[in-house]
Amino acid sequence: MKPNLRASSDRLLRRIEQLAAIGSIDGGGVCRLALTEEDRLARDLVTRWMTELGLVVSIDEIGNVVGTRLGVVDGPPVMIGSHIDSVATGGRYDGTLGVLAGLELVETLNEANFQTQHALAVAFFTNEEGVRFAPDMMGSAVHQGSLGLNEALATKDEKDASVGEELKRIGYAGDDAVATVTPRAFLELHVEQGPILEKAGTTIGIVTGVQGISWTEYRVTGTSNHAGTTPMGLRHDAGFVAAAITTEARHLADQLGGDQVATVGVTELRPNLVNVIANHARITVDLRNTTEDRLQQAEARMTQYIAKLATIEGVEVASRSLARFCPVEFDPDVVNLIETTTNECGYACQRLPSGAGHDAQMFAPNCPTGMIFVPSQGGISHNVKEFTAAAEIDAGLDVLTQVVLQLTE
Ligand code: HGY
Ligand code: MN
Ligand code: MN
Repeated sequence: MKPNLRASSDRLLRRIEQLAAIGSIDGGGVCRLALTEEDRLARDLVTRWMTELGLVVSIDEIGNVVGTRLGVVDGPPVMIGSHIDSVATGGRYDGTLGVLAGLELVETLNEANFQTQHALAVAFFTNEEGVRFAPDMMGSAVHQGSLGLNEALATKDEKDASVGEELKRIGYAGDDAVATVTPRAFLELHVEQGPILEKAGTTIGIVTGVQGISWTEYRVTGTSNHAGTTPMGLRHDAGFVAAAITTEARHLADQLGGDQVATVGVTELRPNLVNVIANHARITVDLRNTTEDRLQQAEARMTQYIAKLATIEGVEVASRSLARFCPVEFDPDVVNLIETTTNECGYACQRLPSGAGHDAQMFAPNCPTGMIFVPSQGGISHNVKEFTAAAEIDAGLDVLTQVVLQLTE
């Protein structure tokens, strides 16, 4: 029999504020890049909370941290998970909402002295953002077997530090084997990070799946030369090629239309001097689409364009895939359960795909998985101005609680 429980969003908001104080930056946001000192401090705080709540805490070989509350019966837990690392200009809700909402549910169950039939686990996964070490969703991908542990541990950042070394340095190179437990079900509460819910005046997003993601790094090698003396026809200008790729990314997204999005987030030129033609450029292209064949079309167009441009400009272009995930659909029964529960709780809701990547997409192929969205004010995220109103957080926590209580029955 499902108990009549209501978790406390006030206490959840206090924890969100406490966690946001770690790596806080001007404007109310956070910078907690994976495996940095700020990430270590955040991990220590959340792991302490897990221990204080009586959870059995396990740290695996890629640094994922899982706190488990035993159920009446043995067997795999229902898992609530997300991440606590951030981008460099992050908001305070991205990832942390899902992890701390899980802890709030545990505290509510402890206060009610209620033991769920099936075990309940709360997890945070290593390096969800992927901005220091690619790919994103690294920890959950290793946990669910879609990325090899050694490959992940060997991944290096721009300063040549590896994931394995950094995990050891911050004390989170765990002993527990990865991917030992596939949950009974996986749930993630997350801010939408886009404008859809707010525009529709909807409180809860019933997430149907996650769009495909393709990240590629291009390193362009041209010839540096004098900006004043070099005739235009004799240039091999890496700066021009980087700019042309950026323009083409926007162009192909406009032409393909639909859900296609394209972003050039990183552009670095060398020698980066006003009167020297750049001989090196490093740029990243992020392409996403809800359908795999359209995403492949976008990738093919970009590859052809760059090959032609390289020949015309007489430069070398080396490409490296940083991340590649196909679109995933969430389990229809879980999606329906979230929708039915949301309607029973009386919140306005709508179905939508996720534009952002999430740890949940790594679990979707292996166990019943679903996500619950709450609105992002102004559709803003990966930006210090990220904000979600307390009432909406309260609604998301309520729906998560009621869904988990049903799944653990
Ligand atoms: O890139 C993403 O969508 C996620 O924030 N890692
Ligand atoms: Mn996130
Ligand atoms: Mn994010």
